[in-house]
Amino acid sequence: MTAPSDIDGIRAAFQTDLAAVASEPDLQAVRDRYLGRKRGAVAALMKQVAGAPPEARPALGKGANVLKREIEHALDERRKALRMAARPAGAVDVTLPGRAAPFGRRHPLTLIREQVESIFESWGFEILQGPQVEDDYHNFEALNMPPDHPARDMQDTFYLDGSMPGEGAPATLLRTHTSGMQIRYMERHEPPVRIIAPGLVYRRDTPDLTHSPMFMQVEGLMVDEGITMADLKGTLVGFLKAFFDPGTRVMFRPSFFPYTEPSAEVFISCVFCGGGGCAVCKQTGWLEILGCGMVHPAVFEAVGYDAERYTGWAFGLGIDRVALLKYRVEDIRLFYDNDLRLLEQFPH
Ligand code: 2NL
Repeated sequence: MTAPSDIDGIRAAFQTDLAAVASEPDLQAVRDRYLGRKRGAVAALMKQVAGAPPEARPALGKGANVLKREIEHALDERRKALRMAARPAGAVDVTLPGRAAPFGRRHPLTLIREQVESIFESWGFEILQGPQVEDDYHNFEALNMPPDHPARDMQDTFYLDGSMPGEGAPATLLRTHTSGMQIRYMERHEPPVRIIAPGLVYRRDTPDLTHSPMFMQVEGLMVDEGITMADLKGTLVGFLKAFFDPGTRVMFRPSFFPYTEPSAEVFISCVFCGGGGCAVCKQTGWLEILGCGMVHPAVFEAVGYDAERYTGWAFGLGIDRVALLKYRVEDIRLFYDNDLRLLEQFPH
């Protein structure tokens, strides 16, 4: 090869030499020939630039530098290609970027349940878990719901294995609320009691925007000597302000449940309009958020507590309803479709 004397000539010669490279030693020889510090073609070119008339130097120098970078880049690429081709069959290319692991997401109902749990956990409440298949006694009887109570109707409750309410062997069913766990806990522990019981519950409902035959509930229970409705209000107002917003206003209104007396339904100032009235709160400024009350003495008698000595409060909160509100989902059935397009909208 004759020593090329101009930039284009060197470029063309390099291209020809590079095309002939078949191995790494070949490649090293080409590298030496063009980029070698003493006898390389680019070094010779740089010397020519230094000896050129001053007015020609900037353009020449720039061209020489561009060529140098081109040659370096082409040599690097060729080396990569040679190593790739020399790889044994089936070898792993450790220079490739890794594949991202497909992360799962927490279900929106799980996110809400965990938020509720962490608030009550911080106040020393224990979190219960228990079976979704319950017996009639722990789901109804112990909660002051006698055999003729409407909630026990076959129309409203899923009974299992052909078991029938009020016939022969004790009925088994899909729990209609999580209270059974709290009854079992009281059967085994003396007061003081501070527990919450979250979980899936079942009712025979025709699915629509706000009803699903499977839904999620969290109940809370506190029992000790001297517990009053002021404890109930203080705890629930504190919980609702911690969960929604410190500025949330809370309203208690008389209600009825068989297992509490007195009973109340609890409303919060609308989280969307702040209480001014909007479509979500149907212009009332209030959203119904939970039911609660002072535990009925009949429940204490069922678990063997002295109803003269102990009092307590309890509440039940629909997780689905809170999730629908907090995440502005318009259809409860979306929570049970397992469609990734919904689930992927929530944080990891
Ligand atoms: C509602 C109402 C409520 C309870 C649940 C309860 C549990 C025991 C004893 C007494 Cl072991 N009460 N739970 C009390 C009042 C209301 O739920 O509307 N939930 C969505």
